[in-house]
Amino acid sequence: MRRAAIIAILVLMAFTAVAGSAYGAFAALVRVTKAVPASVTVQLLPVRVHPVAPPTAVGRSEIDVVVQADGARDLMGAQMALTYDSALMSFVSAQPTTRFDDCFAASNDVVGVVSLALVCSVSRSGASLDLWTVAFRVANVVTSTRADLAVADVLLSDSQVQTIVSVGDTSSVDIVPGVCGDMNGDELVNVFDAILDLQIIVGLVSPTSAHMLLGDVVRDGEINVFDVILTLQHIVGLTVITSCGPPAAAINLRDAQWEPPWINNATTFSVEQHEYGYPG
Ligand SMILES: [Ca+2]
Ligand SMILES: [Ca+2]
Repeated sequence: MRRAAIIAILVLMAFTAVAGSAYGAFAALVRVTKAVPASVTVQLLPVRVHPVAPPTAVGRSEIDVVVQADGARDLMGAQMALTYDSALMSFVSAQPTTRFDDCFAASNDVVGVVSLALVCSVSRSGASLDLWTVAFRVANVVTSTRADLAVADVLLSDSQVQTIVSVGDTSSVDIVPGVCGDMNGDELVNVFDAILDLQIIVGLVSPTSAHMLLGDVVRDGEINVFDVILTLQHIVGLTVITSCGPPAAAINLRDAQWEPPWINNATTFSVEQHEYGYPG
């Protein structure tokens, strides 16, 4: 009996030793797994800053060009140049978008180049940040002509007054002949055009692509009663039709498109701040 007890104690001691060793090895493994690498290299993707313009504009009309930054994080300030073809476009105005309406901003147009700068007291982050709306009047043309736009000399800052790596990009707008509101092609805007608007609305006339461009004077993407009202107001002098056609294409990035730069840049930020880990 006594011998059996001694054997049991020896077996227990052996098991404890093995278990302790196993635990030690496991703990060491966990420590190795959780160890912070000596150096972490994460490639920061540049924030793309680009002009967003309507694909088509009618000669002599006004267009809005939105300057957009894709995938910026902790954006506190921005400056850049928006270049345009001064033979085909003339500058009208530049305003920060509503997203930045509490920021300080300045702009200056010197033929062909609009210099833009803004600084905020609270930083912004987003997949597609609309920074400025820059309005241009396009020239009259006799044949369809492409006008180029480009963002250059970009400098973005985060809240630590550090550079956010960025790259400027280009866009273009096709300027086509025509008169906004003129649906029958006589280069005048009068009651004939309002009649054609109504006939399109009720389905008596199938609109051509030119109709869709010239008749959408409210710029909501379709010919509807609002265009008829604005056309009538223009005829009697209550207002002036200044533009037409679809609004600037909303090229806001979809989730699948913006996640890579966003997550990558956020991870990089987290690595810099905390040495390791995934952004919370
Ligand atoms: Ca007409
Ligand atoms: Ca419309």
